[in-house]
Amino acid sequence: MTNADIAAVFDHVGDLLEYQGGNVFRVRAYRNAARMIGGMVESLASVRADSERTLTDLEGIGADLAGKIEALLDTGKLPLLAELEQKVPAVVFELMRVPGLGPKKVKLLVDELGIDSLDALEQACRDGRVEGVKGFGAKTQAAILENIAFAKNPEHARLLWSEADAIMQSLLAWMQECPAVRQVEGAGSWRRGRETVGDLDLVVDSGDAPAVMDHLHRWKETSAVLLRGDTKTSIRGPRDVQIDLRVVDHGSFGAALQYFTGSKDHNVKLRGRARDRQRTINEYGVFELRPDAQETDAPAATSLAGRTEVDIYAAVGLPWIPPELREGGDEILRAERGELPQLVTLADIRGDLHMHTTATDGEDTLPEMVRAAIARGLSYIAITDHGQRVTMAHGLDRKRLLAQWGEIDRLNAALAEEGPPPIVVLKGIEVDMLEKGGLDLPDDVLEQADWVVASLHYGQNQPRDRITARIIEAVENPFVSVIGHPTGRLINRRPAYDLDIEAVIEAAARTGTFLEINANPWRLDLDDRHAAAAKRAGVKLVISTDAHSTRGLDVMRCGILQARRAGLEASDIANTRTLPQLKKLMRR
Ligand code: DGT
Ligand code: CA
Ligand code: CA
Ligand code: ZN
Repeated sequence: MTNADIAAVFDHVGDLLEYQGGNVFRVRAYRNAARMIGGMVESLASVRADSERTLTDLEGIGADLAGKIEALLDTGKLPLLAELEQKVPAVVFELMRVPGLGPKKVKLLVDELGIDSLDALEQACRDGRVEGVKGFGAKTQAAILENIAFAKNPEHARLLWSEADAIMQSLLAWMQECPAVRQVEGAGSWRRGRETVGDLDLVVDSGDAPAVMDHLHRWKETSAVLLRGDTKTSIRGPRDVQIDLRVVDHGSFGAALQYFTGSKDHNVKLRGRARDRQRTINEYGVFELRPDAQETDAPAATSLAGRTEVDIYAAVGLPWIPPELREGGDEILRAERGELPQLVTLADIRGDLHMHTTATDGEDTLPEMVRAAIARGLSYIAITDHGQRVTMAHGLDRKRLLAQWGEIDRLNAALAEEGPPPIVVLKGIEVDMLEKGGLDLPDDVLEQADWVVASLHYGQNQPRDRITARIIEAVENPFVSVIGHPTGRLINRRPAYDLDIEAVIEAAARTGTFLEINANPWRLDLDDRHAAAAKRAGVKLVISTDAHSTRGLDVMRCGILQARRAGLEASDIANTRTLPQLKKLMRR
């Protein structure tokens, strides 16, 4: 089992315990463990295998949870989970996929109204029965009705890219151990860096397809073989995800990788272009198209290209196109004109400008965050704990914020004691846009900050005009540097607020305010389309982790993928600049 699997099991246990009205601390222990494990870079299996360490060294993992992790690693099963699942009706899980419905609310709906399906819930909302249940009202009922449509969309059952990536990495490592494998690459939506991934696609270069397929079937995560052909097989892997494997000869590896990377729309356009050049392109290579021959499967034709992707694109007169751009938009046209962007990379990033500490809802202290940032090679960071409106996170008022900034001044001074400091820590804050307008800290405080993130966390259901006006007011505040997670969506969980994003982009362009690409895998907000629109309007973007722990700093790569899908270059991203350059770029 991968870390992602184990995190999912613990989350599930947390939900089930809460549904049963279990002890809140026990519920929280499972949720915290799930969050910690989900964010770990190293695998739990390798921590366990290390004779120098034990699982209980990990934060929030006591003897009991360590034992459960070991059981999961050994058997892939957790008796406690099976026991809980037996006691809870299956419909509960379906209902919990509705944004805003947690275990407690679901229990009321099941107990009071006997709801046994999403359809039954929808009907109960339409009949007005839900608003009669204690703790629900007309507003909640209307919101549930709207969110049922969201939960029913099959798109919202897909894995997050980061979850798919965890599975892909362990799968690639396993396949590389097979002696019959010459090359193996992940393809499909995973390779294109989509926000969510439906199934995983794998392309293998080998002369011995049966041996490669056997090896995949022997993978400890394979729970079922769905299909086995001569050169292709599909299995069910961790978290029930389907994995499609193709085996091809050396001479066709690039062609197969290109074909199975997709997207389908991109491939359709590429095939059209090949046809215009009297050629045909398929998963085996590029071939001359003779008027008298069949268009496909012409074994007599000799391959013009096939071994590498670069050769495939060259055979239709194009430079290689990065997978993140292969969505069937204008990328082929741009490639033809030599206008492909030099996409931003992780190595271009010099600073991280949104993160939290134990002063509010972070898990690690200021010095711990700074050390972790230095270890990741960053040359500056901004500490941006929540402002006072976020009471749940113990948000900072003026006094506590100024105290934190004093601590940052002392830390910077200590770092600079023996020559040039390894990192500069900016005095920042994540202010909240209040429901009635305005920010939760006054300008005379914000004026003293090096960096101000403004975000909207409350009143997310206000009408479009109100939300847009609140955000534009923040954009126009001269002390605000960047708008955090501008649309508020959580992938698979919660749609964006109703917002005129074009008006926000226009205001940001007019005022020189930056817009964030929040790199948290649940957020990725702005998304690729909005980020591309921001670029066109001349807005600079900031890619930030919004880390709530030292491990949280590692999600930067997810934000980079989103930026690449938007076609962004290093020059479009403010935090690729050196600190002096960044300060010049800021409007103050
Ligand atoms: P997913 O799995 O829903 O996240 O999205 P993809 O893009 O990974 O889609 P998938 O797994 O169905 O197929 C992988 C790639 O293989 C796809 O992007 C293009 C290629 N492909 C698959 N089936 C077809 C097809 O019928 N026609 C064409 N042109 N390409 C196909
Ligand atoms: Ca796929
Ligand atoms: Ca597939
Ligand atoms: Zn934040």
